[in-house]
Amino acid sequence: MVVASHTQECLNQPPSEKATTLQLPVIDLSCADRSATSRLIVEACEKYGFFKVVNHGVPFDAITRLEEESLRFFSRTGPEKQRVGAPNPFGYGFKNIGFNGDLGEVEYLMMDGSGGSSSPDDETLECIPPDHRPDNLRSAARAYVEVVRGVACEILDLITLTEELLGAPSLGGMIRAEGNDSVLRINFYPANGGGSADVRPAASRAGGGDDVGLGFGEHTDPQVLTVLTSNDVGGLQVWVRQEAGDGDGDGDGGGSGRGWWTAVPPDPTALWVNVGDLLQAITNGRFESVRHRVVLTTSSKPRMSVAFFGAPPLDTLISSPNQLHHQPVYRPFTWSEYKTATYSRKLGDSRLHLFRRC
Ligand code: GA4
Repeated sequence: MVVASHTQECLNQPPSEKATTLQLPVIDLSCADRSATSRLIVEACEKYGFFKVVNHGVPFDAITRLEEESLRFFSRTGPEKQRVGAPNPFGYGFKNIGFNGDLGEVEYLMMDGSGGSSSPDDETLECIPPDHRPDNLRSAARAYVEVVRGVACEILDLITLTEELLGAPSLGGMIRAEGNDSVLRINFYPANGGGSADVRPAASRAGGGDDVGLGFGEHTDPQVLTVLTSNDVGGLQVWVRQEAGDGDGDGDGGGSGRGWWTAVPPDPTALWVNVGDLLQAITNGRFESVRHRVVLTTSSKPRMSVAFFGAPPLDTLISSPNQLHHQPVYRPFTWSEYKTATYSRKLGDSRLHLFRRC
């Protein structure tokens, strides 16, 4: 399998060499040439729907503080953690993912990522005795959301610099908007494979064969864009289509077709970005909403990750700009409609096809 290498050590150089091992694209966000960066991001979104970001401007302190506070929270007893309430929509979850029976070897916290002044979880937390309230965690999460949302918006602004998307509604503006529906998810995956024996991913495995169970099953993210950071424990895998780069604009983010799982090497200093379903729809199928999953590893340390899911206000109409309407793939729909469809289905189900034009 020959795949173009897009490693960008520190400058946004266009890819030059071919490599037999897959190297996912690396984008240097500090590069002064914004149009070159824009082109590289667009290329990465078309080929993989996934890329690494370095020199992103999120202070390492903000990340480590959030991870430390999260670790403190996840180290509490089960009943203590449950006091923050179920993740409906914000709260603590354990093994259950969504509302339709999906399970994973994961503990998590869902928090408001809108950056708004009033957070819906405040009220819920009022009933928790002060010494049980994860106040430090919440303030670390707020500080992190503030900066990571800026990065998500900057990436979306860079995407709209490309010719085809000029004239599109501001993508960054969707996430900046008052009432945006962004969320923050903090995941904690058990060490040593969680002690589970038979929860192996069905498809072929990557990562040297030391993965032992499934932390979070394969899926695409329904929002516009996801920005992820993790500690130094691996486990994230992305699905790379064999035809990556063909740009047939026909994908539904489905795991159908040929391709392979590729392990994403952990890098606590970097951010990973993936295209969500809404961005695939806005680009008329040109960008790929990447399927991904988390496998447990034999590491003696738990994996922790923090995902910011950038979403617009619920009533935002999702449609692609005229320039991309050669043959519109999807009918216009609101984020609210799409979210309802998403939450009524299973984790691994593809959903964009429900919004295809006949
Ligand atoms: C995947 C991306 C985000 O983690 C998430 C997930 C959500 C949940 O865990 O409640 C969903 C999943 C995610 C997609 C399908 C539905 C909804 C679980 C599930 C079965 C918070 C999101 O927005 O969509």
